[in-house]
Amino acid sequence: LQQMERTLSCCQLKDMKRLQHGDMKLGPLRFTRRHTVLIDVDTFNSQRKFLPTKGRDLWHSDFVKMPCSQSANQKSKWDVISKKLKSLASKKTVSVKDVEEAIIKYNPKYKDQWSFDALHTFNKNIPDTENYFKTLFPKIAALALKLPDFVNKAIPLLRKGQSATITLSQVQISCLLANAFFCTFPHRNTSNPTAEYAGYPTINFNSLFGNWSERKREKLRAIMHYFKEVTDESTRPKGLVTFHRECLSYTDMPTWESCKENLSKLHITSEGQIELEGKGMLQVDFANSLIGGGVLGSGLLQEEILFLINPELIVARLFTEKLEDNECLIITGSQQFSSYSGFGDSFEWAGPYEDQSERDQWARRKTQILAIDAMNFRHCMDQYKRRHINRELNKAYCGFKGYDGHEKPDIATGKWGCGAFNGDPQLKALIQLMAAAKAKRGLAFFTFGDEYLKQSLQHIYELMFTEGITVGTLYKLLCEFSSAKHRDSDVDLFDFIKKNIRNSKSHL
Ligand code: AR6
Repeated sequence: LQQMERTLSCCQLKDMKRLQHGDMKLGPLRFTRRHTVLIDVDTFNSQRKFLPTKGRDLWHSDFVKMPCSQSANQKSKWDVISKKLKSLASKKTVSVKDVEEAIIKYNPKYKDQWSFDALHTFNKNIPDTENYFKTLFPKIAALALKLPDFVNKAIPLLRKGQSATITLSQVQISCLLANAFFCTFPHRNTSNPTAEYAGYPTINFNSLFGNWSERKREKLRAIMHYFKEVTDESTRPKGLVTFHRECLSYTDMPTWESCKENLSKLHITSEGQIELEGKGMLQVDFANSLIGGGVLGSGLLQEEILFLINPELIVARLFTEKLEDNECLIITGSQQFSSYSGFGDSFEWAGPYEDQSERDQWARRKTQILAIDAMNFRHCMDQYKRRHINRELNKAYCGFKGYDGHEKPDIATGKWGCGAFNGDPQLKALIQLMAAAKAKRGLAFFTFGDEYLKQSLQHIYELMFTEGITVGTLYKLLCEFSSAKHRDSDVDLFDFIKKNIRNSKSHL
C-alpha cells in the first residue's frame, strides 16, 4: 500500500502539462498600450510575414537609445559606425584586429580600457575546420548595419514598477545582437552608478572579448555559432519572441498564512535538466536581478548557460531594468541554438542544437522561460527570517501566477538560489511548491544529481500530501521553523516538519 501511495502522490514527467496553444486561442497579434510589437501586425496576421512596423525613433528616457538614432548627437556617430561596418561588411574576410580597430574607432574613450585578447586567442585556438570566423565577421557587420531598416520603431524600456510586453522578430533580435557584438549601443559603457543606464545590465559585448580563459573560449563558440545560424539564409530563424515584465502589485500578494490551496502535483528527479526535459513547461532561469548575470563576463552558472544556448535571451539586457523584489521577466518563444555539457569550469559548447519546438499562433516557439532572481544570502541564517521567506514566496509567485490570461503549463525548476546564492535547498523547494500551489500549477523539480534532496523531498512531499496540508499551514510551519532555527541553527527543516506536522494541523 505504501508503495502505491508513493507512486500516487509524486507524478511522472510525462504527466506534466506543457505549452499547447491548441485549445487556447491567442487571437490575432495586437499592439496595445502595454504591449509593443516591433513588426507590422496587419501583414503578420494576414500573411504571416515579419515586416518591421513603421515608427519613429525616439531619443527619450523611456526608450532604448539606438545607435542609429537620428537625434542631433547620435546622427554623426552612426555615420562613423556605419562607415566602419560597411567597410568590414564589404570584405570577404575580416581579422580580429580589424574588428577591434572598428570598435575602438567609434568608442575611442575605451581604447586603453577594453581588451580583445580573448577574441584574439580564441581565433588562434580553435581548430582550422571551425575557423569560419574570418568570413563570419563581415556577415555580422552587414547584419548590424540593417538596424535602421529592421527596427524603426522605438523600443520601450521594461522599467521597474510596470508590467509591460515587447514582441519582436528573431531577425530583429539578431540585428540588435549584431550591434551589441560591435559595441554600438550608446550610453551603455559606463559603470558609473549615476549613469543613465546604471540600473540596466550591460549589453555591448566588449566584456566578452577580453580576459581570455577557457570559459571565454566556450562562450565565444556558442555566440559565434548563433551568429553563423542567423546570418545564413537557410538557417535564419523565422518567428517571434515575447519579453514580458511582470510586476506583482502589493494588493495581489497572497496573505500566505491564510491560503487554503493544497499542494499541487510534483515530479522529482535527480536526472535531467530544466532546459531539456522541461521544454514546453515554464522553465525557471535562476536569474540575477540584472538579467543574464555574468553571461557577457566570465560567469557560467545555470543562467549564463541558458543565455549562451539561447542567445536571443541576451537581448533582454538591452531593455530590462534591474528586477525588483516583486518582479520577474517571462520570455516566450526563444530558440535554442546550441548543445552543451558541464557546468562552470567544465562547461563545453557541444555543437549545434536543432530546436524542434513547434510554433504557436504568433509564430513563437512553444517555450517559456521565467527569470526570477533569488536573494543572495551571504549569511546563511538570513534566509530563515520571515520577511525573506515572504520575499522569496512573492518572487516565485509573481513568476508562477502567469499573466493576462495566457496559458499556464507546469513549472520546471530545481535548486533555485541554492548555488551561487547560498540558499537552503529544502527551504527553497518548499517555497516553490507553495508558490506553485497558489498559482495552481504542477512542479517538475530537477535536483541536478542531488540524490539526497530527491529522496528527502519526495518523502516530505508524500507526508504533506497524505496529511492534506494547505499552503497556509505550511507557511505557519515555516514561521515556527524560523524561530526554532534562530534558537538552534542545527535544526533541519524537513525533520522539523515531520515532527510538527500533526500538531500544526490541529493547532494552527
Ligand atoms: N538544471 C537543473 N538544475 C541546475 C541546472 C540545470 N540546468 N544548472 C544548475 N543547476 P546557480 P543561484 C543546479 O548557482 O544560486 C548566476 O550567475 C545546481 O545544483 O546557477 O540562483 C545568476 O546570474 C546549482 O548549484 O543559481 C545569478 O547571479 C543550482 O542549480 C546567480 O548565478 C543553483 O544554480 C544565481 O545563483
